[in-house]
Amino acid sequence: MSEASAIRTITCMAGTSVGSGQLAVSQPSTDAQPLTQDDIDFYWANGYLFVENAVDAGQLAAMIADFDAWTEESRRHIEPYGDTLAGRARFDLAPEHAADAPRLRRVASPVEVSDAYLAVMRNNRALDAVTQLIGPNVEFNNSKINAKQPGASTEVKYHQDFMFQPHTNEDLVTCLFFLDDVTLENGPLNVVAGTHRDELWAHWHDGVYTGAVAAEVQAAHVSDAIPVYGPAGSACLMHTRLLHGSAPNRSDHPRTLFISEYRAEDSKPLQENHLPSVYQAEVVRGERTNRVRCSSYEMEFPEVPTGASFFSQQAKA
Ligand SMILES: O=C(O)CCC(=O)C(=O)O
Repeated sequence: MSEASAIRTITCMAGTSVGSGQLAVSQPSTDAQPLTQDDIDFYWANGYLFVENAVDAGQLAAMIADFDAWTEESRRHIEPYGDTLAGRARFDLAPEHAADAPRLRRVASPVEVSDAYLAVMRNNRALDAVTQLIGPNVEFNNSKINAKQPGASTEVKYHQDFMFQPHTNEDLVTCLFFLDDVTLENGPLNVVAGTHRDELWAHWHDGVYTGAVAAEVQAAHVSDAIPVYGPAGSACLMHTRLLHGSAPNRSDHPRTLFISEYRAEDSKPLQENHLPSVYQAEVVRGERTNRVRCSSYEMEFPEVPTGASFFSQQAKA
């Protein structure tokens, strides 16, 4: 396995083990600055980085407890429910959802309804790494939970996060925190290394915004995709332009991710947030500078979703 195609494992606390099939190539540095220069170079070359122990055991347990409570509550619903700032449902249900087999697949902006998620959004070890990558001044953009229960059909078609909300520059990092152990079987995130330096592929097709690249773009890259898996409490850091997707959960174990998006404070949104919250644009590291920085690119503005989550947009693909 070459370095470019391997999963690079950053261990934030000394003494933790490395999952099978993964390459440990980094020694931990300090807690506040967990990345070595090699790690930083790997991120900019490949567009992603796997971080073990991104949250501590207490943070993980608190997030799981709240998600379990929401799953219980979902048994009483047959369609998406709950309110968000956007006026869309907060809790989204997969088509297979039933009271005796709950299939809660998305919670929009969990930071607004859970102290546990809010605390993790504001402070976690992956955020320390993000600050090394795009800091020193970092803002929160948005958050969600994506869950795949055993046997649920939920899959994520290949896309680039930047195509959901353009900004003046591309220094945005998506942090995907593993609430469950992620394995090759339970629908891991699949990333295509290096595509953050490739083109911005259209997510509109025949006048329809599908939130996904064209089928032929996905087909051309899917064989290069790298599954990112590892123990609960880990996180994958992903460049906003990186092409990625994930398959349905074919195992007996759930796969739940808390996804929190951060941006450099001088990267200003050019369109409304597709997952707005009262915490958007909160400075989580460093300070506000009142500066804007622009990079050069072209794209079509995305469609702001009208359904409970982007799964309804991707269903049009
Ligand atoms: O849930 C996943 O596996 C990927 C999530 C993702 O790419 C997204 O929600 O943008």
